[in-house]
Amino acid sequence: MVVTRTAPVADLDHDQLAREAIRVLIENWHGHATVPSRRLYPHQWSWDSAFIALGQLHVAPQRAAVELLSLFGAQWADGRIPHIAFNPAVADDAYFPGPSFWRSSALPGHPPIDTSGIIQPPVHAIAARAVMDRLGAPGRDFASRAYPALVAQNSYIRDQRSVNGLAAVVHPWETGLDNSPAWDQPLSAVPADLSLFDSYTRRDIDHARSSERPTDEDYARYIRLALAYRDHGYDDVWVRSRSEFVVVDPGFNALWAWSELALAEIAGALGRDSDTHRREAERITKALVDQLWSTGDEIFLARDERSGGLLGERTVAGLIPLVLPGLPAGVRNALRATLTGPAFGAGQPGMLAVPSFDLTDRRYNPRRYWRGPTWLNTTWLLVEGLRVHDGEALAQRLCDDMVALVSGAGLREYFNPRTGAGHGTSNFSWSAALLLHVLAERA
Ligand code: 2M8
Repeated sequence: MVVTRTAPVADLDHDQLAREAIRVLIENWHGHATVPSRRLYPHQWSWDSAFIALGQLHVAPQRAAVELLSLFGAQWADGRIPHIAFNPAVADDAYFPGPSFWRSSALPGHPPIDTSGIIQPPVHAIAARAVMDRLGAPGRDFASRAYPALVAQNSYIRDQRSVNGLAAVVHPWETGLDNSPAWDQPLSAVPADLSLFDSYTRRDIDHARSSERPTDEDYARYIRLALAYRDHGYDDVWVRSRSEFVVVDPGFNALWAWSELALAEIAGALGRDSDTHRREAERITKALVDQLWSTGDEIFLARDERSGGLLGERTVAGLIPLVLPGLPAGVRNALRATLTGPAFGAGQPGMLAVPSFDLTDRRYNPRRYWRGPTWLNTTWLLVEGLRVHDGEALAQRLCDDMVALVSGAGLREYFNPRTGAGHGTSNFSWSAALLLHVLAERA
């Protein structure tokens, strides 16, 4: 096993940190898009590109525009923006599952490049609005090209993925928080057939420690779910009613609602109707509160569509609705109390940013992927949420924590929220981009 690491970037000043982040974004750029990591993730990832664009706009705004437009070039005719746009210059087996697994290019309505067939959280309109604003006059041209793709993306979610007015996801990878403990229960209904590894080989553990990645059992389930969707032609009627994994995730839905607010601003700048987007954001926000808010737990919970029940795990995804301005005051206040309380400890002495999972749960693991470590993207989303709700002091503290994490451990993929140790891959693009973004905002 090859473990990639860089030396810790200790005690660097902010200029040095910014230069290091720019170096990573330049090295990970491959001409029209940025890979999350050259070895572990050597293609373009959907929500990564949105976070990456937020960093690029401070150093090369045109590149941020190209990053997003390049991803939109991989959009399917039905509006879905696939979670991976494959780089044809990279070998099929450099990443698993690669193009030959997804077999998307044979489908009608597929773009000319290979892609996966699943989606990721729709955070792209947020990035597109920021790029539009930063570009100045050319921003209107960019926005007029981005807007139809973003509208189609949200129409796909609404028309093909809605269940009781909220979006359902049909694969853990669609949530972005792949092996979150919230998926343990719904995934337990999916057989973990380890004989699949007679035909398929994981590539991730060539580049990162297996103790910091999902298990083979997790991967066997991921493969089974993706194969079933693929073998039904990525048919959403089939997948909504028959998939072995259908969940409604508060993080995904909050970002969907937030993206409608960003679309309202983009539409306004283009002289188009923005009210429809605002009404859609209100509708989704209300559905989130009505269906996924748990008064006893004081957090939003995911729902398992197959059992119909809420899943009890408190994860960072349940805090992400804080980005929504339309939350009732009681929900907003309770959410902030949960964020700073014993389960997440944000802003407390000895804590660095926001863990991905409940610190008090016996399954909390500060090293393993989405089962506890701090990630910069989810922390940044909560920074934005705090700012929406006048929480500037805590937002600033979380930004300081983000800088401290990178200063201590380098541009790692995720971090131990108590010790600050870095985990996962190195030279990770969204860590670089979001570091640049918070440094630029404080300048
Ligand atoms: C991780 O997910 C991919 C599958 O999409 C993987 O583990 O191979 C997640 O952290 C996801 O949120 C992220 O978009 C992706 C690329 O950084 O890596």
